Amino acid sequence: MLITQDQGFHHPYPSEITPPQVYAQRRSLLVHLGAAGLLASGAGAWAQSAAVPRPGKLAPLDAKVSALAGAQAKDNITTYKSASTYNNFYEFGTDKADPAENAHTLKTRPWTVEIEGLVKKPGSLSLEELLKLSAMEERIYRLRCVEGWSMVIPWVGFSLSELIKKVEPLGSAKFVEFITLADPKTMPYVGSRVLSWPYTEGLRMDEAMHPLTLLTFGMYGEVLPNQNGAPVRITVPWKYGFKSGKSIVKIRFTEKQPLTAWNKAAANEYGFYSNVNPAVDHPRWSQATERRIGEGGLFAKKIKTQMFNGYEAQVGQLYAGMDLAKNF
Ligand SMILES: Nc1nc2c(c(=O)[nH]1)N[C@H]1C(S)=C(S)[C@@H](COP(=O)(O)O)O[C@H]1N2
Ligand SMILES: [Mo]
Repeated sequence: MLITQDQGFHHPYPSEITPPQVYAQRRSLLVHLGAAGLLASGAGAWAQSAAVPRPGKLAPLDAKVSALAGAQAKDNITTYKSASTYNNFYEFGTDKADPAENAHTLKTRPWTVEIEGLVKKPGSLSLEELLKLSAMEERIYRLRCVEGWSMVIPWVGFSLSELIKKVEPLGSAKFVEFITLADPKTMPYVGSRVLSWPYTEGLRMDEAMHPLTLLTFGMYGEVLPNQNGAPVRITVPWKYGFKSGKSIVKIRFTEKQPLTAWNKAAANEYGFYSNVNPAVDHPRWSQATERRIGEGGLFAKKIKTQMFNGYEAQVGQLYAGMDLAKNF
């Protein structure tokens, strides 16, 4: 790990990341045939997709398979084991295995999310109220970490836009800030100088309103494991993973572009937009390729990173006319 006196913690160089030990490789041909079958017949629209076997560890969270364009990546789905034991959640430690080991202390009930700032309906929503706000969908998204690895995860949730519409942002609201839990009693690294706490993130209003931006409550047909950001997180599939804040307690609507945790830590390395872009390198490494966690273990071959993580058709228009090397 690289900890310097002046700048705190940095994402490690990809070469420093310990590859996960042994990850079973699973073909997902049947999986996708299953999902397609469900969609085509319309049968079982409200059942969890046959695509994703439930690990049976946590409470089930039923969802219909999302019909939204771009919401069903055709890639092999990462195993639940990899997705829940190879994590970044620095409140619980900086090694990939730390969150799975330490996050059992996180208390996810009772849980409320405060809505504040430039909205007609500010206030506090309980997790129970949030869960009932819109129909749950299952969406298979690629998640690309800025460190150069990626996963394919079947998330469960609904478009963040559903919540935003209900709280009625004012015309002056241009950005949405996500503030995550920072509880030193249950999160051992909160208080350390690894990052400044709470971990915050932000999106421009049109990014937050984009239907692919998922308010996420579950994965693999069950509620989120703590290490993946229980009980509620954001998932923004075309951006580097760190934009997807975990364990959110506050959503604030602002006129000015909010500061974000990684931008505060190293502004020259992590910009506000952080769209996945193979043509714009991180100052310390290339972003042209990635390693898919679980596929080939130590010998995983690198695959090409796609523009906007493969979601260009859906989101490219949001950035028309912008210089993406400047707005990295
Ligand atoms: N609160 C919080 N959210 C966070 C992080 C974190 O350290 N704290 N890490 C981010 C990073 S770097 C990544 S790659 C993703 C990983 O999500 P996953 O563990 O569910 O795959 O979570 C993001 N959200
Ligand atoms: Mo990341």
